[in-house]
Amino acid sequence: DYRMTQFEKVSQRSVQHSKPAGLVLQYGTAGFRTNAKQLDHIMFRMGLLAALRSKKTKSTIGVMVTASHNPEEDNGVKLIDPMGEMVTPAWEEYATLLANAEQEGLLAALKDVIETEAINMSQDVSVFIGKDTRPSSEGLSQAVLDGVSSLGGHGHDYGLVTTPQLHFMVRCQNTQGCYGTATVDGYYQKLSKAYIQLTKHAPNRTDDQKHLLVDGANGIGALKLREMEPFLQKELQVSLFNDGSSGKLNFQCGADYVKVQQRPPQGVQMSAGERCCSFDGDADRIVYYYNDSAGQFHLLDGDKIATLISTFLKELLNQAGLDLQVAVVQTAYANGSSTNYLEETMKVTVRCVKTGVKHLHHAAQEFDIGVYFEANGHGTVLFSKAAEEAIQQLALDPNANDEKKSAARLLENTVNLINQTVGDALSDMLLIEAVLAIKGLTIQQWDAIYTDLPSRQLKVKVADRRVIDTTDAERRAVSPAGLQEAIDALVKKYKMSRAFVRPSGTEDVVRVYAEADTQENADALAHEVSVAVYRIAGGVGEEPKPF
Ligand code: G16
Repeated sequence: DYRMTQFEKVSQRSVQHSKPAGLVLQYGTAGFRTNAKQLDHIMFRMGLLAALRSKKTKSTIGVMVTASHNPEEDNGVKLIDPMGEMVTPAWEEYATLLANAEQEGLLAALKDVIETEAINMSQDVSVFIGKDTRPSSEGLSQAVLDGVSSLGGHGHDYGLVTTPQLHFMVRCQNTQGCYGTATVDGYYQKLSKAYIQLTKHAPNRTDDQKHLLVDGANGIGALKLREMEPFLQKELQVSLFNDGSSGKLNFQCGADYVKVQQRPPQGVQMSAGERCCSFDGDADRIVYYYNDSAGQFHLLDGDKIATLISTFLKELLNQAGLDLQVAVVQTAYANGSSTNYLEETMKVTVRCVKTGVKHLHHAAQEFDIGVYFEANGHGTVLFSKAAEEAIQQLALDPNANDEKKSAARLLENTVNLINQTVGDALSDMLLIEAVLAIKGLTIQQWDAIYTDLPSRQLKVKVADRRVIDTTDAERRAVSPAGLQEAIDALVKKYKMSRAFVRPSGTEDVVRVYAEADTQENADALAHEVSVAVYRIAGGVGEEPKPF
């Protein structure tokens, strides 16, 4: 019968993408991620899964081949649901099931998913595929396409795109163009139009004020920024560094390096006071920074970005007289000063959730306007349907006064500039540039909104990071026994201190975060907590040395 031939085809093709026996991979923070050599079967199977998800939702599904901030030799896969958000958690389980089924058990696993979800196998399949610039991405995206087509599906290969661009395409496709046109040009047109409209509210900017240094992490973001530049009509003047022409992806550059190391990337010539930003390997994160006249480095991370954007939105809502609630969603990594400022000074609701965009995105959906940012620079803003409608209505209201109308139009263009599907370095960069221009702020003035508490992030290698289990949005460890007590005792030694540990979902390490009254104390606390992790959670290699 029809299904038999489909299954036979899957069976046949899967042999060319066979799974190494015994290999088990976990679905991580943002999908599967490991050394690229281990991923061919995963990609084929995620092609199968995307085809099933497409049949189930009767929509286009996205598959992005990328390992984002990880080193060049790694790769990974991110699955995108119909509205452009990360795939729903229930299907993460199916992903794990398919990924880890031994070769001879693959068909049974596939049939399990089909039965549990009651999938109509005669339904059409549409899958959008994209990839980053890693050398392994080419072959791995072919494996995804193979998976899709072996279930009779149609895979549309966008080739080299940023992760957020693919999320955008999926949403455009499934909203029949209401969100924009599902092409790379459609993306540039939508964002640049909104950006140019916004910057009209900041006339007489000098070329210096329009100038931005960008570190492209030697990745896809650099290529795509180059493509986008002509659309921006010189309203942004970019000096692009680490554009991939010589350096290695994410090596001593990119948003993750800058955030974790708290230092500028290699290969960028920064003068005092110049505004700079870094993308990560798939351009879904961005952080800003500058050197002051004394040569001191200042980082403006996701927390500072969330504060800038939510302040801007609140001011516009006030001007417009719109009663819409703005909330900010953060994770345990959010600097204590940022949370304090948002709650105490700005009086906005702040939520803390587990690491991972899917958790932040979900929490942000509960508000009229949900601003979500991880400290690492991954974030965006979500507007509820009601909020968007209220803004649109006001912009068109013949009885509204000019001030209100103007604020509503600014809000409308802000909505259009934001990629509401996922954090997007290009979109966030344009939004930040527009906000700074409209508010007439220099990067120093933005930085001065509040002062970060000194912090430090470290990594510890353990035999099996899954021994660490956490609760309270990852702020407390419930296992292994004794670890949280040890952390509590260490935290007590320092002023204004906080620390937590959690297993990474993208790298084979345990992450340690600490903050305290001085950098020296934050460093010392992070080190002592690392030693506690090493001793209690089964550290491997040498014991961590003082920072
Ligand atoms: C991914 C996720 C982020 C997360 C980061 C680190 O980012 O999308 O939400 O913050 O991994 O996660 P972990 O600490 O679990 O390793 P990216 O940019 O690498 O895709």
